[in-house]
Amino acid sequence: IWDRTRRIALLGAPIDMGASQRGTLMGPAALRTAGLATLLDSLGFDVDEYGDLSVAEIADLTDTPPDKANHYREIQRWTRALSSRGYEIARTGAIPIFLGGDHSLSMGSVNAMARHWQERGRKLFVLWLDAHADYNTPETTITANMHGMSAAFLCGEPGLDGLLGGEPRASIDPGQLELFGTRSIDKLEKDLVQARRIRVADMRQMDEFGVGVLIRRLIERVKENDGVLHVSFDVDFLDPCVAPGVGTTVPGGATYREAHLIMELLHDSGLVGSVDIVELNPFLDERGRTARTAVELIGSLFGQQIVDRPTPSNAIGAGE
Ligand code: B3U
Ligand code: MN
Ligand code: MN
Repeated sequence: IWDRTRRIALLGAPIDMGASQRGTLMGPAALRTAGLATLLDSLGFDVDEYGDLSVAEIADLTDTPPDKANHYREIQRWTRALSSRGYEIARTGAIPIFLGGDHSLSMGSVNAMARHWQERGRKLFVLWLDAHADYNTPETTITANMHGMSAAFLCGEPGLDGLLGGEPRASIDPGQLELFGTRSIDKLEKDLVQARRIRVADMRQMDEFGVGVLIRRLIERVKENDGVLHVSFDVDFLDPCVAPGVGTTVPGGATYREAHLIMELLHDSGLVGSVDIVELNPFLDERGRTARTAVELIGSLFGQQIVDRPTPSNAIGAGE
């Protein structure tokens, strides 16, 4: 993808109704303040700034909201708008970065990218960097928070079938999803993840194998399938001591260095075609630390290196 594209599109989606804590709607502003566009520019990308998406309050959505899906109507408007805008942006050939906003954002962004690549005969693989599985449905959820349902929705699980409000739905196969960094999962959610045989690189796997091995495995799988990779980066993937600015911190997360290595390896693969940055809550942050860390990680994902290495370290024969 990268050989062709040196253009990145930034689209903010100030949503916080998918979570129980308010405040992620300030995420796009904080990421911009932390210098995201300048950094991408310094890495040699042209940056198309699309500003923040806004959604109309028109009453044209008339399906019956599910019982257990809080703020269904608002999320539905966002999902529909994100899916159609994301799809249009993808067609310009730029790499979209969706700035959240809570993780319900991905129901629109990933749907857009799945549709885009489907039309080009390529499979979209989704790397879900997250403490949580986000694999609840209105049936299984305990909290009714829709940010806990996005991965399930994208894999075509039932229960939110009217969510796109007429926009085409492009589900991915559960085999195209990889949960990474998982350490908080509800009972019924876990049953569903296992029933669908979704790949889960949980904290135990990260400790046993190291992120290098796990990410290389994923990269190989995407390459074998001539796929494209979407990185859905929930900031709570990181350990709370590196990323305190999140509403749902879970102890024992990825370290600063693990996270950078993941991003560097993903960069070198050349397979990343789109990104979400979600769940950053500037209201809870400590002097912008989490926003800055997220931006630095995006830097690594788009080619920032300590020492320039012409040969990607994940290429066959590298390091010899
Ligand atoms: N699994 C729980 C908790 C949760 C999911 N995502 C976040 N929290 N951020 C739920 O609400 O579905
Ligand atoms: Mn999440
Ligand atoms: Mn999470």
